Amino acid sequence: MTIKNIVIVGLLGALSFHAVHAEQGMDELWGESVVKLRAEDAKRGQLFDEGNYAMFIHWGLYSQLGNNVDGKTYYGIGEWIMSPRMAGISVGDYKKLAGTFDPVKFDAKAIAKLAYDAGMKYIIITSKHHDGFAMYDSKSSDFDITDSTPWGRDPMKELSEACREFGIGFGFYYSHNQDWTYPGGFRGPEKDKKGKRKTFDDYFIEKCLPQVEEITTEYGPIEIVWFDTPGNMPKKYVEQLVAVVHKNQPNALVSGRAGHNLGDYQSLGDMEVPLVKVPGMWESVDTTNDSWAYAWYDENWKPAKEILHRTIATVARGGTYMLNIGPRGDGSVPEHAADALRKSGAWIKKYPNIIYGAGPSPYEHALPWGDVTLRGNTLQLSVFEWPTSGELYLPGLKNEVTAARLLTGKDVQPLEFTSKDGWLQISIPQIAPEKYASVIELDVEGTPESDSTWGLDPNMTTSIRANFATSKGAKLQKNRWMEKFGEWKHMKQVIDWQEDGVATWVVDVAVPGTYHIDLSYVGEGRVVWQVAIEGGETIRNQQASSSVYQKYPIGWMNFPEAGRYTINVSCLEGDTEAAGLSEIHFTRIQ
Ligand code: FHN
Repeated sequence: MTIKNIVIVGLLGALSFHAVHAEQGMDELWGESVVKLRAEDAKRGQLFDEGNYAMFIHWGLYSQLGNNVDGKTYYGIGEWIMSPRMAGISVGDYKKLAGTFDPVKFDAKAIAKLAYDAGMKYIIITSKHHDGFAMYDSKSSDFDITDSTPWGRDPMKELSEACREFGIGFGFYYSHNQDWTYPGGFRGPEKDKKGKRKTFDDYFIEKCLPQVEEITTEYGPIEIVWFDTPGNMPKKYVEQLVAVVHKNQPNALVSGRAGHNLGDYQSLGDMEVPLVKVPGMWESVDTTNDSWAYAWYDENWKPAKEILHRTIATVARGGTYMLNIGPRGDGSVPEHAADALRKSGAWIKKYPNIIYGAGPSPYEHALPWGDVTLRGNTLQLSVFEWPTSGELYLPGLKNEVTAARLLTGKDVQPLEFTSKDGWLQISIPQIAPEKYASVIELDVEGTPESDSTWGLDPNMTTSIRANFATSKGAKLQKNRWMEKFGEWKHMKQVIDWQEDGVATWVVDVAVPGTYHIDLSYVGEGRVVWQVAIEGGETIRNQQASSSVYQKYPIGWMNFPEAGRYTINVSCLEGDTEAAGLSEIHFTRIQ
């Protein structure tokens, strides 16, 4: 999937899918992302490929504001505060912020230790974001941390050394196209101080290229140069930047967002953990709350369990997970983020095989209770929702299982299992051994393979997104929108229902009986939904709708025997064009 292929029904500011104000500005800036299979040289990108988990840091002058300018709070990603889309700060006023930037609490060792304790394999930090301020000692610009702040230290030197001390990798984010303060930079001023018109070429030659030379020569070996938002940057310039990285850092990777398909791997959309396996070499970039840079009001933290779930889901879909923290202007890291990272890191230290060097799941998607990663012929099950029934169900596994065991850190407990109607049923203790995720290993004969048809879990609700549906007489499309400025959400939905419109899911049933059906959707006013099993029962219900995706009960349906069923969902009455169906849920009535 390339970003280009994504159909956007995006929104700025509100979750309402309907007021289709496609906020394409930032989207266009991503440019096309690449899928390069494997860097040919095995040394390149080893931590990316094997480590699977990294720390991203957004830290700059903007962190000082924390989204508060002159007593007014702006909502959205903090590093964009200068932009007219947020506070609209003039170049002159923004530059004055350097005069008060004094991050007395910055502690490079503490940050490197946090990444280490979190189980992250390298750190990528903003050397220069779109605001143009160099957070390192730049010889080619005096709008940098050593020349224009009272603090005067080079935090990147300190952090690169601290990373080496803790045995983790280090690399830089660099905004190559956007530079809002340098004349000629994209979205920067048109003229310099003397009133002379400057071009993008001037910016590139005077600032961008020399700075990329600096960050790739002054900080020891680096893992990645993470270019971002290439927009319409000419190809010849991206080629030059990539050549500089390759010359100075032969083992470093170049992010896909360098542009023109010249990067080494693909970065998915911001804050997107994919639901379906993605081929090639790729990463998900995500953040511990809703903003990349520090925002004073943003306390919407991801707890340890969610961090683990998103990390393992990314690895299980074949990717690398890079999770961001936004230190404050004084250099300190918000404690809730640090705490959640340490807690999830302690789990990773206990079960390192789940993430490091682990292969993707034999399933295309996650399972209702958790996810699967691979190590050779062993399936590693991370069970986030532990069934209290004493049985864990696994659908569609094609291999013969030779052993099953529960890991509890040091101890290993063999587990009994049976196979029936294509389902594996594993007998487990009633109480989960772990707080966040308990680990079961399954040894199988041959290369692990599975039928990725969704199975209805007998113990817990099985929620299946529209990504796994087919549609006829209705459109299946990706809805990607900004919740707040720069905070992305991703959802596939079936929309624009014609008279005979239908969304179809195929499911496998292990335990026959009655299941409760819910649908999640957005829309306007009351709508009538029909759910029909091909060759079986049909149910209908009229429910309300709202501008945010919500789950509504539809009714009970009978699945008379174990086996495969085709479920057709239709929107029959109400505003059928507007109704956007995102998910179907099945819960067995016990
Ligand atoms: O505009 C930037 C944004 O500020 C942030 O750095 C993210 C991180 O992936 N990248 C851009 C938007 O995609």
